[in-house]
Amino acid sequence: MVARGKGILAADESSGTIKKRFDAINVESTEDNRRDYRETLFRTREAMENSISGVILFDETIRQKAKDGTPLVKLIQDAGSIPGIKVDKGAKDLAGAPGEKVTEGLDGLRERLAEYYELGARFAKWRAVIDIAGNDIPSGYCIATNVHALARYAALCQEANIVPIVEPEVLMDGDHDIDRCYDVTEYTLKSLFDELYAQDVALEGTILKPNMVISGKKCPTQASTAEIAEKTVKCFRETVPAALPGIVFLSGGQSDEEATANLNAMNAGHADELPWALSFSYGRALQAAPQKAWAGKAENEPAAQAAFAHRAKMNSLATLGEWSSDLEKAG
Ligand code: 5MM
Repeated sequence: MVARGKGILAADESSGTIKKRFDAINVESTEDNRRDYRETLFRTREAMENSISGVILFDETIRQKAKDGTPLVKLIQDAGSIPGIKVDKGAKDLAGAPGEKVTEGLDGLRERLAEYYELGARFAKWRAVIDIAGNDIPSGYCIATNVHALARYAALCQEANIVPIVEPEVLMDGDHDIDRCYDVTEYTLKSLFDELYAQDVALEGTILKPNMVISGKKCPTQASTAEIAEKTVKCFRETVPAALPGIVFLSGGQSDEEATANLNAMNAGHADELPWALSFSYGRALQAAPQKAWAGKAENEPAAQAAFAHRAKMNSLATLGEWSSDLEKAG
């Protein structure tokens, strides 16, 4: 999952999220359109073989077949990539904490994991959502309930021989500055690793999918790439045990190029400070360009594949600290 030069494609948009993405390109979100779009990505051999170690799927996709009847899971496996599955059931209102969420999906998870293993999944993902709003959100209660669920999920995954990706996403929505993001991320990660320890989760078989330490989107002072890289690495060195094999970032609403530049800055400027592989598990930052190029038309599939291959290659270079903005222009 964190092989050198590779990262993860997050293609696990739930029905509501993929509809939003398709609305933006004026494409109806039908089962066939979702299949055609994802099949186009998974058939991009250059990207899949060279840059994508694994693909996170949604329940519908792990059961779907390509137009020629080949299971989509097989397309991924044939490209040398690993199929994974999102197993959470989404973030729901947290009782007694207005404005905060807790991720649900633990009921029946043991049985669902056994089925997903049979369907080919070898890793899973669970996303907790931590919002920053004013001084009182997030509450300690919100973080505690979310990391407790993350650890319960991770323990069940390991019991099922499935590698858990734990994703505690501190959102970049809002006007908070980078230091507030640092504090909330630090507290969240400390709480998460305490809970993983308490529930006997083997860190050697766990992958972390976090946000970067970054300014809120509406913050008037936006931190530079160098500051994001420095503060993210510092925060993680203080909270993430070295036993963990890898950290794969979410893009969280950063532009395609920002997400690549920030990852590159960590790997290029801080290589000797990193006990773990630092890579990507991007959804939007890998898919925005191919979605736009595709626009729901079969004749655009080669253009969509070229756009996906380009972003995959740029992010692959960023995992090695070998990306530069000149290479973007070359693509
Ligand atoms: C691809 O989007 C994933 C699914 O989101 P929903 O459950 O809300 O539909 C999401 O979990 C994604 O894997 C992460 O947020 C990373 O994606 P970004 O776009 O932030 O890189």
